[in-house]
Amino acid sequence: MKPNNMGFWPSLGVLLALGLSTPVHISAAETGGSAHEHHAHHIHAGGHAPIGVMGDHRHGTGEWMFSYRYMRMDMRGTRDGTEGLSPEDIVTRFPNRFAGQPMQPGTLRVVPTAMTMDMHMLGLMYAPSDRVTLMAMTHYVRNTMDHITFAGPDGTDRLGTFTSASEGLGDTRITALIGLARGRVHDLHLNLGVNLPTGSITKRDDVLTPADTGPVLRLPYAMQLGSGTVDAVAGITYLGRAVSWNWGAQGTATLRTERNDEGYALGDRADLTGWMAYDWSNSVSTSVRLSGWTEDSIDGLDEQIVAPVQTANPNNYGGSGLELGLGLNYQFARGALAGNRFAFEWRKPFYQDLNGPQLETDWTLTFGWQRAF
Ligand SMILES: [Cu+2]
Repeated sequence: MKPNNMGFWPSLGVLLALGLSTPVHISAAETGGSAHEHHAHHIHAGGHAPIGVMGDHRHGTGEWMFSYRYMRMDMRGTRDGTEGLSPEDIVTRFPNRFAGQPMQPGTLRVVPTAMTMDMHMLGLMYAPSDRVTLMAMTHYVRNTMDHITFAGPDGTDRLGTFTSASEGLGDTRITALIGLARGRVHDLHLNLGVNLPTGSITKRDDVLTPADTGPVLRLPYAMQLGSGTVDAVAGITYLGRAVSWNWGAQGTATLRTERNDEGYALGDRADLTGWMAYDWSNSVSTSVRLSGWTEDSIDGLDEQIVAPVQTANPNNYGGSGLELGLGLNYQFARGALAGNRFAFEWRKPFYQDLNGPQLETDWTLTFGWQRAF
């Protein structure tokens, strides 16, 4: 981990201390009754965290859950730190890190203007005991990125635009949720696991160069589908509930344990989030969520990613940000669809400090279906 992630561990400690110092009443009777308690969780729409949170809840012994999530992230506009930049700013102010290599101009010449990421996530949960729930989640990803190419080695004459795309299986995450405490109001568990590199990191597509040629090149890091590394995932999740309200908090860290086959590691990342939800009925709940993240830039370099574009530079990755999320959950309480939960969450950043120049996130939408058996 690099120093700018070190703030995460103290905050995790504070979170843990808060979770443990609040009165957690656990009796033998309650532990024995956890299957019933679990059932109670599933009656209310608000029995889970907002759909954008992963690994928020445990299950009762022998219980399974299937889930499907669709996520779209929309990125538009560029910033360096917190300062917004125009395409012309980028091609006049930022040097090309590959300047001096054959065919490489002195400044950036290709500017990403927008990116969309569509993700389909399939999840499976199984609880061998009331204390431990196992979770596997895999992704199918489609990325598109729009660019403007500026003509020649310098200046601000626009040559044209192009869109590159990549699509396929993403990474697969396997975690164990290990209960630390469970009571009538409070619930605390660890999230421990690994991210397996099932997503490709060698995707290619054609591009428009400043010399008006259209070669097929390896796409920059942002357009690849996985990390290429086995990553450790560690976190802690707190849940609370009282009558019609429920709330929770989760801190997670994703730590790269090595460099991948192409010679780099994505940045270590920490996420911290907290939410509150209100049950309007047995079926409907709404949530508000605040989240923060920090991520290092890329460590190392893929020698096949060489282009006068910001996304080809490993330094132009990572940063930190804060987001607000609004969620809506609907749980069918009776009838043929009883037990199916549908949930929706929309998130909007209100602060982004990016290692730039880098595309900024405009909004993220998550829609999901969950069903326990
Ligand atoms: Cu579940």
